[in-house]
Amino acid sequence: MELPVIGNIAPAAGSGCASSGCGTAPDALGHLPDHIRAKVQDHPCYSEEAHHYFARMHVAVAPACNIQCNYCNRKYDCANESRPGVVSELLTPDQAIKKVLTVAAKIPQMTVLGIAGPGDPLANPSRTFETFRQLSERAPDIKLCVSTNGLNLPQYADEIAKYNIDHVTITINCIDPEVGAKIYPWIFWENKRIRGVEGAKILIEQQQKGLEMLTARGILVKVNSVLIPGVNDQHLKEVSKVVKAKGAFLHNVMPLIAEAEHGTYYGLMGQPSPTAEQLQDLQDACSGDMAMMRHCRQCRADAVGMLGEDRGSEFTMDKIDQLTLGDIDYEAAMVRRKEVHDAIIEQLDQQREAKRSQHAALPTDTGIPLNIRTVLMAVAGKNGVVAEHFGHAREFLIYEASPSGVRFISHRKTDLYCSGLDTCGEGDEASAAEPESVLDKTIATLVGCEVVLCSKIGYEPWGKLEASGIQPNGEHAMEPIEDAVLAVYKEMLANGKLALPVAKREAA
Ligand code: CLF
Ligand code: SF4
Repeated sequence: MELPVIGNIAPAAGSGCASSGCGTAPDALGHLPDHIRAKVQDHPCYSEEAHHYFARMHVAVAPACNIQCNYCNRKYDCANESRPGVVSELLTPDQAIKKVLTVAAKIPQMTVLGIAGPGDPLANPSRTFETFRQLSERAPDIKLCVSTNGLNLPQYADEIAKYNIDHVTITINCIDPEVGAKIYPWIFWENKRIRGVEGAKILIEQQQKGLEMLTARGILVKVNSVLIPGVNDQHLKEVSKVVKAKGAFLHNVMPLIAEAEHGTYYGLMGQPSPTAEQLQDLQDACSGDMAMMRHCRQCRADAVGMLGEDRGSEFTMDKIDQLTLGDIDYEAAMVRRKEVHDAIIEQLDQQREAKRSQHAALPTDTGIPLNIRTVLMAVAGKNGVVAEHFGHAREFLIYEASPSGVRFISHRKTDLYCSGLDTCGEGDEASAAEPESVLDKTIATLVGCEVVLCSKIGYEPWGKLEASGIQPNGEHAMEPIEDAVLAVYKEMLANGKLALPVAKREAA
């Protein structure tokens, strides 16, 4: 069957990143046992490949929290799983179910319902589990996912297993209470507020115990960690080792968001957020110990749609009420979802098979020598292809090309440069309110990249990018991203641009 159009672009043949943060394997999930593979292949957070094709949504049913993090202001969404600074619409479980069923009928690529705040789901157990209970009856095809700070996790591990909540995220920022005391001023435990090291110690013990209990029950656990420079940056490598040893499936190191206007302790104290380079260095350092998630968008507690494309404003409760006036057939919607999901999985299987038959290590099969430089490239991409105009990109996907292949590194957000609503022809960008400063900021965001791939770009940004040492490239519009990055890398090799400096060449 024909695949549904996601956004404005149907997934392209051959698209889909196979790197999953760890090289150019032809099948990023191939090493997993079948039952685990089945659990993650359509989960947009647990599989990098899946996030190009499948959607998730959150429902904000959990307002209360039982700890205080220095990067959170309770007036806003949970910073563990959402951008602080955006208030969510709080829902009752009944409203949440109506919303999920409606969204899942309108977006058939939806595979996952997550509860991620705006407080802690397990500090609001009756609202959280009532929502899961109802959904598992009304739409059993939708995977259930929860994100927690872990304080109450041991208490609810059996309940989580009972509702087949197969995916649990625990935010673990430290395993040392001294470090914890710098992140958590207090926790609320056994009817008391416990401060400092003592509180952090309890939280850490509960998180670790909860992690062990979930993995013992066969539940996939992802660990999120907020990277806080000068507080836990060195420590997170140890965290990664420990949680892997206890069975965590994936580690997601996220950058601290600390803006003074969010009113958080860190924001007000001027605590710096990590740079893109610091984040990547730490992710690389941890990746020897376990698989890293690099495509997280730190989404809101009421996010809807594909990662990086929040459609929450289309599905506020007043709009849901309007949409349901026409009597949606939820049974038919479930049948339609199954067709869509099956078709996507089948297409991905075919793509993997095609890649497997083509795949071979670059040095032996293509003649690319080992002693050449790696190159970072920024891609204005969507749904796995080079699809966006430079001036319309809200984020750039960062890929690394090296003699051993192409791998996804991270995404970097940017302000919208072009205010034009139609095409992005030459000079369009000049209509932006402050084109100079926005373009300058975008170029600063791309620091370290040597090439930017996009579907189209105007003269002015082209010139400024070139002057900044970043080569724009619009030659690969609508091609699968990895193929395009590899093609540009080969062109650079052919043009003699990849030679290592002498000292490095000798070392290599
Ligand atoms: Fe939501 Fe989290 Fe489940 Fe995903 S989000 S509860 S695991 S369905 Fe995903 Fe969003 Fe990152 Fe979270 S991109 S913030 S990791
Ligand atoms: Fe905020 Fe989430 Fe921390 Fe609670 S666990 S304080 S809601 S960031």
